[in-house]
Amino acid sequence: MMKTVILWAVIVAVCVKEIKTFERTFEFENAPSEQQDDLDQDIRQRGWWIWRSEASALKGLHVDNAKGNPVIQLKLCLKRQSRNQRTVSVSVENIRYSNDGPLDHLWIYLDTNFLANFTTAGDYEAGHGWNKFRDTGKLGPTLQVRRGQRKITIQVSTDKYGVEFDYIRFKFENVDPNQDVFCGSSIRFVPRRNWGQLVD
Ligand SMILES: [Ca+2]
Ligand SMILES: [Ca+2]
Repeated sequence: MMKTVILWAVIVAVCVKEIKTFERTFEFENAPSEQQDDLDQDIRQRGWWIWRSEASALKGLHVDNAKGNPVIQLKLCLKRQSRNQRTVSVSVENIRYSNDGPLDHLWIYLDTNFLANFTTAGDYEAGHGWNKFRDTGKLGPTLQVRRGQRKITIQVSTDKYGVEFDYIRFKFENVDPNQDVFCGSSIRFVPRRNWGQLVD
């Protein structure tokens, strides 16, 4: 009897694959797609990415409202770790940013689901504030979503001096950690509008 119980315990342990969580960081300075970087002279002239000695990977992404509100999009390619669960889970654990001047607003969506909004800290340091990075901490709830390609949209509204983003860190559950979860990104600017609603 005892042998049978032990045998079943071993079989169950082998069959039920442990589902792990893991975190991945995306450097915002990599958000302009390679095509954008090659084709759009304006990107380089405006210096979308900028050297910052205190930033992760020594670079940040500077955006402002001069040509409309910035919209940053990231594609997430999420393959399931275990088929026993139908969904995977995603959460935004942190956005690291800096600001020098009046505050800025952002709204984050996962596909069409509103995830969170955030207001940056206003800072007035005559330019020195850009190299002082702050952490938002976790933004919004952990969402259960279908596997496959998901889209993160970050809509930004800034003052005239803008805001700088260093990185965004996600936590995943039941996602295959061997796959590259970041599979595309872009930045565009849209005319000022009624913010807080998803721009698709
Ligand atoms: Ca600002
Ligand atoms: Ca960075």
